[in-house]
Amino acid sequence: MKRQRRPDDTIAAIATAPGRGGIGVIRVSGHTASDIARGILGRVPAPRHAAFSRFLSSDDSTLDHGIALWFEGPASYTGEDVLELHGHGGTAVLQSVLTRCFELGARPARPGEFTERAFLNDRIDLAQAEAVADLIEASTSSAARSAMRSLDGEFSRHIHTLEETLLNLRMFVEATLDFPEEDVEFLEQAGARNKLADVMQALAALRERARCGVVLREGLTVVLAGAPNVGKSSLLNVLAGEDRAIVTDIAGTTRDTLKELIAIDGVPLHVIDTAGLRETDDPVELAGIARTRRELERAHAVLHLIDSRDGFDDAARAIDAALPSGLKRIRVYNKIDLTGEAASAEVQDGIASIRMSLRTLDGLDLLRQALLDSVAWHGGAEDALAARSRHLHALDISVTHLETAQRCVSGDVLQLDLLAEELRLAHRALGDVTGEFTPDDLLGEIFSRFCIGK
Ligand SMILES: Nc1nc2c(ncn2[C@@H]2O[C@H](COP(=O)(O)OP(=O)(O)OP(=O)(O)O)[C@@H](O)[C@H]2O)c(=O)[nH]1
Ligand SMILES: [Mg+2]
Repeated sequence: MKRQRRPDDTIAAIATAPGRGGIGVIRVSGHTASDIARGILGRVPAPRHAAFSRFLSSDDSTLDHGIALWFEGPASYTGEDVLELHGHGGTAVLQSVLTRCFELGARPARPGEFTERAFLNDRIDLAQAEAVADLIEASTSSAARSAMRSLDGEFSRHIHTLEETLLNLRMFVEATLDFPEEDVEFLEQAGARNKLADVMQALAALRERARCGVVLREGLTVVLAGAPNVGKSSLLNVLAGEDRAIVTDIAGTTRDTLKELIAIDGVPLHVIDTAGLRETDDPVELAGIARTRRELERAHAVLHLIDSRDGFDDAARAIDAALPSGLKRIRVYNKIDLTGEAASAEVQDGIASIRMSLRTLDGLDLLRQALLDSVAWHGGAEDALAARSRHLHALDISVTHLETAQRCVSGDVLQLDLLAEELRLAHRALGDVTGEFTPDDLLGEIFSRFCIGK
């Protein structure tokens, strides 16, 4: 399905980050970009050649000077005529050149509108467009590399291969529908069962790579919770590799929540240190505890720290019982240097328990591993394809229909019309990833989260 709506106006925006910088770039895209080039530069530069130019105001005075680049559509980022002005990276000077572009007929670009146009003009598909934003927002180099792979089209190519195989299968099944008496043999001959099994296997492998991409993109929000003085802030400091939080032997040291972004094996971890949970009348501490509870509501996982000397006592039990149900928990028995226990890790009823010491750092690796296990991370950074929950959802829908399709061909009685329909739905779900059937309101939502100028 090709898009109905093609933009017919010209947009402009500052493409570089706000603030001061060595250079600042203004981007203009649309069919009147050449008029804007003539207005600001006095001419349309030769395509794809860096040209030093003055950027002129309406009275021909110089607003700035720098490099002008001209990309003639469709050989441009957006597929339209594009002008790029690379000037000095100051807020006021960039704003004055941008204002000149508006005087000459451009309108301010919405967030992500350049990339949206690239998508609408078929320069890239939706999975690639989303990878543009993911690359910009990547918080670890592994996340950036997985975004680059998806931006290069690797994810989309796998989707297209699956779509092609499904299309062949569908054509065959639909042709067979006309000759019902021959159907069993027909399908057997075409190896329909094997083909279906192959597609499902390839889909499962792709889903795992995309799931790793989602983990790299979203990371894991982990709250450090527990009674006062158990070592929560000490753990934050150890994970961060520097003294971020105040550590003292006074119970109730941490009042406010403190967030640190760290990476384990390329997986971004948003670690949140919190106020120790206990009964108190101190209004400041109570406010801190209320914040702890709010962070717990939003977290993917909680590290429940416990003093090894106390073990899982009534206080720990009460804290555990008050954790949001369904929240993934890892119990960290800290301070084993004081009990003489050995570092260990065990999993019981799906809950990991780590024994460690933040003084000797014994058992720290076990804790890191337990964190990675909590997102089922098996070191897939080099293979990951940047993806979003939306993509995983589409792949899951496709799998569900293929499973029904498999049941249609596994019995003695073939249900050809049902098989054809399930294959069609599985095929359609794959198209959602690359944006072939994506409704406009969803597109609007996806692009509105981009930055302006991209
Ligand atoms: N011996 C020993 N002491 C530790 C260990 N971990 C932390 N401590 C000490 O325990 C005390 C409390 O540590 P914090 O990290 O401030 O504890 P907290 O859980 O953040 O405490 P609050 O902020 O009060 O809730 C400090 O004196 C730490 O040096 C450990 O593994 N062994
Ligand atoms: Mg603390």
